[in-house]
Amino acid sequence: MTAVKEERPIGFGSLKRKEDQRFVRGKGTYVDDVKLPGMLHGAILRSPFAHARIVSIDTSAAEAHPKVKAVITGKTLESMNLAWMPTLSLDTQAVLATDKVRFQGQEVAFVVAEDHYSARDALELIDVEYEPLPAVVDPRRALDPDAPVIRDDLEGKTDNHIFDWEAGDKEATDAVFAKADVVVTQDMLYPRVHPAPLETCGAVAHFDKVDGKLTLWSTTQAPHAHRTLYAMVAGLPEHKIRVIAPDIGGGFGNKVGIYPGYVLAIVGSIVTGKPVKWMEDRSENLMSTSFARDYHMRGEIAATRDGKILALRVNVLGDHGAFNAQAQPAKYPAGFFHVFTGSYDLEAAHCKVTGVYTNKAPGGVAYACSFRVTEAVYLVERMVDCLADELNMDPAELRMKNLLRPEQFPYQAKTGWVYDSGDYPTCLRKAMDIAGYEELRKEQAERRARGELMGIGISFFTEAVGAGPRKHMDILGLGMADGCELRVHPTGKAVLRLSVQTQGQGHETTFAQIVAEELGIPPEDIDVIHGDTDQTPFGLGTYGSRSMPVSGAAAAVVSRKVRDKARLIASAMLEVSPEDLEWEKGRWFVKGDPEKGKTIQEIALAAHGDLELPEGVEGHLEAQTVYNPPNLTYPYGAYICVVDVDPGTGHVKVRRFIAVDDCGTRINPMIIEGQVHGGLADGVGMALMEFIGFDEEGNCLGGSFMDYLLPTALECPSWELGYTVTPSPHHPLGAKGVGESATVGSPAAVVNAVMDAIGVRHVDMPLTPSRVWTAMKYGSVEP
Ligand code: PCD
Repeated sequence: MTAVKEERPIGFGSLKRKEDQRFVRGKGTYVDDVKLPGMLHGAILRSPFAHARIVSIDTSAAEAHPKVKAVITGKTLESMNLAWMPTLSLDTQAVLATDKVRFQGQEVAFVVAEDHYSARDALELIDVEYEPLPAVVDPRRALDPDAPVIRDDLEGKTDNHIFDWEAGDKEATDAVFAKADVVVTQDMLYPRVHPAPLETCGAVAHFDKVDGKLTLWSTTQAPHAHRTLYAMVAGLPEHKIRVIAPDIGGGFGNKVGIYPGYVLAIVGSIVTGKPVKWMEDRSENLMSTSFARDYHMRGEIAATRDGKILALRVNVLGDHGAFNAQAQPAKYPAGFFHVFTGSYDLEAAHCKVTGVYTNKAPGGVAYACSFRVTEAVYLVERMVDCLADELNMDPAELRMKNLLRPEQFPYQAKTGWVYDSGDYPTCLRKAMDIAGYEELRKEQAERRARGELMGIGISFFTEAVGAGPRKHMDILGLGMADGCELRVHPTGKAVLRLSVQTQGQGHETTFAQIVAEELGIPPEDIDVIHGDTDQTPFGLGTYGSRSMPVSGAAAAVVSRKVRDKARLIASAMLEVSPEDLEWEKGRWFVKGDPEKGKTIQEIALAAHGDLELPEGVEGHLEAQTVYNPPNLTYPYGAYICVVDVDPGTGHVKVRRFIAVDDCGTRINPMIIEGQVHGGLADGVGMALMEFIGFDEEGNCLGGSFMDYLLPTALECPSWELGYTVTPSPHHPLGAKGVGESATVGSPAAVVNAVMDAIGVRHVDMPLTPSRVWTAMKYGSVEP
């Protein structure tokens, strides 16, 4: 037997994930694995109504339960000034309802008991008298003059309007539309979906009365930002709060915000003097934590008869639920939706977005989406296909004709964005080659002649990820820059401290690879510390695929600082001037005399030893930095989906899916492929089955995995991936984000493929068999 030598790149390459050593052995530590001596358990009583006035709450029977330690209501919180908390969009949200409940599943009371089961049992003993009110369920009715006012807690509020926001040039756009040969209009809904991570949300709070320190283990994608917010809201001194995000079983945006449950665990610990654990169950997660999307969009596209796209106009009604808890930079109430001109060269564009309150769970979070980029990509990629249908033109040809050309970069979009780099036609061509596009079209024609419904769908997406520059992007005033620290120990092993958290995307591996690439220290000699505010520098957290663009850049910069310092130390060791030294991975050597050099490990030891260091050089080998990105990065990709639709049942089978992504420099291609695989599954799920519906009383119809369907291996084909590499010119490594690309780009490809198969212009997601069947029979489906 010949031994296969495992490839172990020092630097970039498909290194196996370090964290899998513990994950595949079941040795991860998730929040629910945290067990502290004397720990109590909390459970939340939730509203059965979507909209109701609270007449009274009687907790006496629950309090009498032998294992119950505390029952907390909105009244208890009012006395601590904690009944309401700020949301990430500068709205307020009830921690526990005091006056009214505003969505089904809203938090009404919190029981702390000796064990989880007693806490749950005691919920049944709480007697709440509600006076039901009519619910606002359809956002298109939310602004009707007679619609019940949901947020009467807000002073002077007499309607359900949250904001109006515009981007682009309305007049210029209208002018282009007026002279266009062809205008196509299409209404579409990006339905309410849920990130549905494997691990639900939860926290363990431990308030130590003696030293006044609060330690909070929680499912958070942004431990530092959360710590600051707890300090601001609860008035606890920030240095006395330690937020720990241990292993996280998937985030997908679900764990960006602060939920009432976290605050309640903290209050429970303060009240009882004991650590308190709260873990929600699946239904609580689906019904009450941040949903995503829920954008009702009207798109209009203007073009010449021969298929030159001229302008886009969009009107959006965003359903934000009962509290505006969406996560996005403060300046952009509709997130980055105004990147909706996509990958095309247009003359003008304009969008208007209106946000409204409804009696539904608050949100919407950027689920695998850099702040509403997903909705934007879906809109433009559906509009382009509608235009192709109108013009009777091949959708690939129409895209090729309109894609931005490489020489147009950096490209200033009509709504303000500056795309950093791209070679779009090459990317689309590559996807078409992998797919065998021309042959597929032939096959489709043959099958059609036999009455078979085969569809081919394309989408081409551009994302804006890596928030922010700090001056444009903040959450509640906290600018989106990331700190990073690197320390090389005397023996040449290193520890990198990151502000961003990982939820499964493999940061412990990829960030070690960055240091390895820059310093030549093997990745296994580098530990990546993250997810603990006491041990890591401040930063805004992991979402919007910002870790590689922001913290990845920080890791490169901090490594280069260490390398520069190592040069000075090496010059002292070798008794030459620093200018005479040259770097090769892992070593400074004398120019023209490569034998004479010092490895980074030797330099580390000398930095801690008795070597006389050059003037101004402090001992030890370490550095820190704060990285404030000059721009976002703009990853992109071309996706092609092939489906077969059963003419009898409307069932859609995704037969093939080709994805060519460009995320600039690729740190770990295997991890990137994993990210893309996951995102494609997400996309197929949203396109075909995921949906949180409500009945007319506001009862949530998607509160379990029996109703909220997730894709499995059965629904997913064997993904066919390709890539191109167009480095970002402003990122120190040339890398762009990739974590959300496939979720963003794929739904439109699936929907485009199904519409192509059945010959209908548009059907809203999810394309369940019954909806597809109805569309085949009647040409459209009422929402
Ligand atoms: N990378 C590489 N290269 C490049 C890029 C990237 O390698 N060029 C890699 C890194 O390093 C990492 C990953 O990849 O590891 C990713 O990255 P990014 O893109 O930067 O991202 P991040 O930041 O890290 O992450 C985040 C994301 C998100 S956002 C989401 S949704 C999702 C994704 O991530 N989530 C998740 N993915 C994932 N995975 C998993 N497993 N889990 C999870 O949870 Mo949001 O906003 O939150 O909605």
